[in-house]
Amino acid sequence: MNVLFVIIEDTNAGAIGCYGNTICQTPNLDHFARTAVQFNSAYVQAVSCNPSRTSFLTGLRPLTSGVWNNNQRTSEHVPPGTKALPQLLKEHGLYTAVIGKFFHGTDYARPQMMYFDRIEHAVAPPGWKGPPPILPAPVLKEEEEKPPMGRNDPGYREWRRQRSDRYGDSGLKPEEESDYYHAAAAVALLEQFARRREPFFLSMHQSHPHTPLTVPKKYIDMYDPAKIPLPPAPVSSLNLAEFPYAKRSTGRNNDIFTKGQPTAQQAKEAIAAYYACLSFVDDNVGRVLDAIDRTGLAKNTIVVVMADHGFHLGDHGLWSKYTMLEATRRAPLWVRVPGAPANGRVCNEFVEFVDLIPTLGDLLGFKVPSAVEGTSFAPLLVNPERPWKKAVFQVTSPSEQMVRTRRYSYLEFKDGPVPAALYDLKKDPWETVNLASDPGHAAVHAEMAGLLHDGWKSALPPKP
Ligand SMILES: [Ca+2]
Repeated sequence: MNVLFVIIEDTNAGAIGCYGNTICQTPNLDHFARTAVQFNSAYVQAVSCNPSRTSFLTGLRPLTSGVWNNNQRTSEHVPPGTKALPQLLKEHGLYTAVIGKFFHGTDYARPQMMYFDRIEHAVAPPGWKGPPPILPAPVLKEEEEKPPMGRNDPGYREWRRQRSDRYGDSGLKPEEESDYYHAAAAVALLEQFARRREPFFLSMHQSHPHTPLTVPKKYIDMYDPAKIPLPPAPVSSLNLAEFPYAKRSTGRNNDIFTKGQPTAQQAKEAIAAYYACLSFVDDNVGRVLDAIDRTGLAKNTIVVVMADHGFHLGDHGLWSKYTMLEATRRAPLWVRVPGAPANGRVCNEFVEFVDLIPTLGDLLGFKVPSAVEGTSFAPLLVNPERPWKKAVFQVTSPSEQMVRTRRYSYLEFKDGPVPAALYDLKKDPWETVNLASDPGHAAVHAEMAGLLHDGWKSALPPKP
């Protein structure tokens, strides 16, 4: 059995057609969803690239991996002996290949990246020896814009902010964008793998819809900002004194609108551009999924399509990730195992991204390291309605943690502007009314705090 990963950046699940969005056009993902299991309640363990990826690529939760923000290098923090996914799959006998980003950056995970037999369109670690690119490397106009200074330079943050804080026509043709090239390289590799008949793992990255929300004009032209509704949960609906992210809700965001809140028109334009980015990704991913079918690989290839975390599209005045609210902690996830009884169905049970390694171990038959902190959800690929985890967990730092059950979300902040936030998701799905200090919810508050402190082992699926 082969494994294909498609990892999309910063994707708000609610923006995708098959997750219920009626405006954004994602026909290829929608088609794929009809052949796979779509997880409607899949949650990441951290809400930015580096800690989330470190978590699902090692099977460790952030407080165990030691990586909970974008500055902590995976290779310097994970416990000694930690085996990341490329190592596990290579030791299992798969030829391992990656196109584009996988860990946060090669310099964040050099030893882990050495387990790739092929590294395409990404920096290889020093000493890595592998084949040249499968396709002649094109000069991508997108990439001419390199930072004029190092990451640690004082001007870097401002350079990055200016680069990030844009939306609209990229001025490029699709084939001048790296995401297009990633898909083309994936198709070429899949055709080669199909001829060689050697089991493989391939991961392909799509950088859109990460900011800047710029994309070729033909995609921007698909959406009329006038027809985009304003975001739900506007700042006016919040009691800011009890909202943990009030500072960003009323001021600067990290990824876009970094100088302050947008006008209503700008908000609509940015959401339209985000949809355009997703439609571009959908075209690229569609070509790769077509190649899986065309080459006959569909019959023996596990296909996992996912985002590394979610993204706020203006709800609560937020235009970024980094919160533990629903828009960022939830992410799209589809898993297609050839012949799985649940293919074509939706699973509403809770799964966590930290479960991916145990699930692959279960499906492929490799031994999952005992330190791994997830649970195989392979049984849900047989019966997606089987009762599963009662809660999901997430952190942004050791002092900021979240637990979500079906009914409530509970966030704790040791140093935050509020000590805790409690939301009744049944009455208040957009998490606008903080009940943490409401005497009528004292018992629920205590119960949720208890669950958070007891941790993930107290929320495991019931034994069959
Ligand atoms: Ca990301």
